[in-house]
Amino acid sequence: MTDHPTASQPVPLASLGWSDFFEDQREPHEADFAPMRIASIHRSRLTALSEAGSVELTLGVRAIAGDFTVGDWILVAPQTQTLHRRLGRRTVMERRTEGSQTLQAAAANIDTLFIVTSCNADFNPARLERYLALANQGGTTPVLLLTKADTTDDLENYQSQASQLQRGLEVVTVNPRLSDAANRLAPWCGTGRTVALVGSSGVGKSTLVNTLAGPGQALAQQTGGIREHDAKGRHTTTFRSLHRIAAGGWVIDTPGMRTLHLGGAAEGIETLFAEIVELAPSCRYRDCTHAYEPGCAVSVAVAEGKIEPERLIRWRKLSEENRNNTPTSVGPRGRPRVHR
Ligand SMILES: Nc1nc2c(ncn2[C@@H]2O[C@H](COP(=O)(O)OP(=O)(O)OP(=O)(O)O)[C@@H](O)[C@H]2O)c(=O)[nH]1
Ligand SMILES: [Mg+2]
Ligand SMILES: [Zn+2]
Repeated sequence: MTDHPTASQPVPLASLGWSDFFEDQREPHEADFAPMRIASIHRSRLTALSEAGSVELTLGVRAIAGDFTVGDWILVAPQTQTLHRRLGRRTVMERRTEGSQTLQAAAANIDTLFIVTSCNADFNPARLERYLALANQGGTTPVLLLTKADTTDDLENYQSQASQLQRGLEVVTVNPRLSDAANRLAPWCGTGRTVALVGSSGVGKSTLVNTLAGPGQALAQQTGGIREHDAKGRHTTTFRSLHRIAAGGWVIDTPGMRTLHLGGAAEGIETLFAEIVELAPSCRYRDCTHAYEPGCAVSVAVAEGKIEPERLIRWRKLSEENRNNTPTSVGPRGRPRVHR
């Protein structure tokens, strides 16, 4: 197969992202197995990167495709080149798929999640907050990338709205079409580091991958235009893939998502809405919903203009959705735990 977009040159394991976290999972009898990192998956066929270069593997009949995702580390038997097992993940970006209770791993072992949005009709605080909750929950650091600044005369407004989405959030304005983007993102793209790009279709994710990969890239990612009237993209990218960044590090390109549902992300949501969560202990009632109760510290903060009323509404909506999508905890022997 020649149509995979990944580098085929040999790479030292450490610069592929291998670390003690993975080494420590290897059992003594697994010393001969070769560690490889998944670069792309097509049904049961998988491309992996190893010290010896790029390798094509087939998932065995007993392997479940859903157990593997781009960025995963696997152990491969040296003689037969068959997949032995997947190693535990250091971080994972998991999302709920429509109409399902199960979580789908979209990218694994990433250090930074680049959440990409454009300075146009795509910019939507409620959707960006979903990505942020997901990044927080998965143990990755979110960074917000603002693209298409060249198409607006209201850049400052976008920048200030973006930086208010989460306390301490880094916001970087980049033009994915210019090589300068690689310099701006260099702090997160050092050797051995992995970033993943998420965001709507047409915001410039694949354009950025091509810029980060540089002229030496084996095969460029396809890019596509957007509809002028509503800035929506055309879903040019259809599968996830891992690419080598010219200056070091790795980047995972993903298809633009239409919807993003949250489940099992309570801690991620708490981090996202820290300014609301921190006030709750000052409310008169312990189970205050910050909606109508007297003595509510959050309502006071809203009245004083310290918290946007829309932000509180979005916090409530997201928390509710997350609760509805989170299976109740299961006790020993699979019996539901009794809450007293
Ligand atoms: N003017 C301008 N155009 C940009 C910028 N960034 C990306 N584009 C253009 O936006 C279009 C869409 O870019 P893609 O890289 O295909 O978008 P994507 O996020 O990969 O989209 P999907 O693969 O559909 O999810 C391309 O025509 C890019 O050249 C920017 O900062 N300014
Ligand atoms: Mg794309
Ligand atoms: Zn309250």
